[in-house]
Amino acid sequence: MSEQLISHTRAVFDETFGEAPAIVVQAPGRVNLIGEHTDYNDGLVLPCALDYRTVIAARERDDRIVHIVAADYDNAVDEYSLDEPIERLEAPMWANYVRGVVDVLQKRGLPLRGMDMVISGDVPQGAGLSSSASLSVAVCTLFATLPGFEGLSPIDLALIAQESENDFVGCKCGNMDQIISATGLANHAVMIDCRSLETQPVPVPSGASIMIFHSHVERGLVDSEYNTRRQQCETAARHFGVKALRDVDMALLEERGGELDPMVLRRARHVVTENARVAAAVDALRAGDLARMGELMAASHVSMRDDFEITVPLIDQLVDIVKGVIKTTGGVRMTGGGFGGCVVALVPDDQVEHVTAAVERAYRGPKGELATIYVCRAARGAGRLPA
Ligand code: GAF
Repeated sequence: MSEQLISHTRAVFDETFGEAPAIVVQAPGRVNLIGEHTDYNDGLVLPCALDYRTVIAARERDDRIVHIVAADYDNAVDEYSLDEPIERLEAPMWANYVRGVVDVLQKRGLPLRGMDMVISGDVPQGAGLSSSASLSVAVCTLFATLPGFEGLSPIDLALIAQESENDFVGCKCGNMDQIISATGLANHAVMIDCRSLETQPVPVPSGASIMIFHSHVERGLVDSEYNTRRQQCETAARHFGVKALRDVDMALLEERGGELDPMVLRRARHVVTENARVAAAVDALRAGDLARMGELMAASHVSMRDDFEITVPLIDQLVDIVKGVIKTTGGVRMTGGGFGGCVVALVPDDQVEHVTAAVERAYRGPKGELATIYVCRAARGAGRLPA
């Protein structure tokens, strides 16, 4: 965990409020190894929490005011009373992520108190690595330190964060990003059953590195296209007479899929096959079989490209460059909501340098920029830090 980030957040708190914070919490961003657009279909996902986080330094106040300083935005301030209705702002968006959580907690009747906080983070923004989920989960984690919140589990906190993003911020995301931020484990991916909310730790094989490549393709269409994909999946589920595409298997897809609009059929096929790939990926990782994991990641990418149609040419190119180096020794695919953002690879440690060199040589983003490359280990989820 970045000690620099934590000490910077503390120092800004000290300068602003004239004393050390009483509470410090953190929540990480995430990368998804496999299982894309399955979460809102009640399906399976296999993400890791990252060692990039939102950190909040805070103290309780004697009154009902929430006062927030955004250290990464020139110490911009948001302040409001817990006794007034919480309004959604046109801007800045960071303020809405905090307001949204406060609003949901209030509506659930949880005993909030006034709070002074300083927020800072190092999750790359706009890359599709869940900087916003890490902020929402960090805010939940902070309030969960108050008396009266003891009964809330990490999954409860994640669902509060998701509800605030869905209903207050207005982003119709699924539950993966918040659950992995709340439940991540060092050196493990976590298989989340997005229907039952059960989580299973799955070790990342020792000797394998998680590499993330930010394409610098802006995820411009992501909101509208994301919502369209959700609707298409719902249409398909209705056609099959099931609650969600989680309930459709290949046999049913083949038997009754032909009656669907061909595009909706392709969307459904992605979800059905992707759920099966997540289950297979869990076995592959447990067996330390990076070659099998590589096949599954490759098939996931093809399915996102051809059936779900959420990749873009520069992302496909980036995947091909990495695959050209790792061949069958690891795996690579686009990760996240799509239409730009990042590619994730699981590669043997001794390939990291070759892959880095190949991407630096062959990839240029839309403005001629290099990909930004992160070599990561799976990290622990949200929690309190020593104050
Ligand atoms: C985004 C969403 F926020 C997640 O809920 C998930 O649907 C993902 O896209 C696609 O797998 O990150």
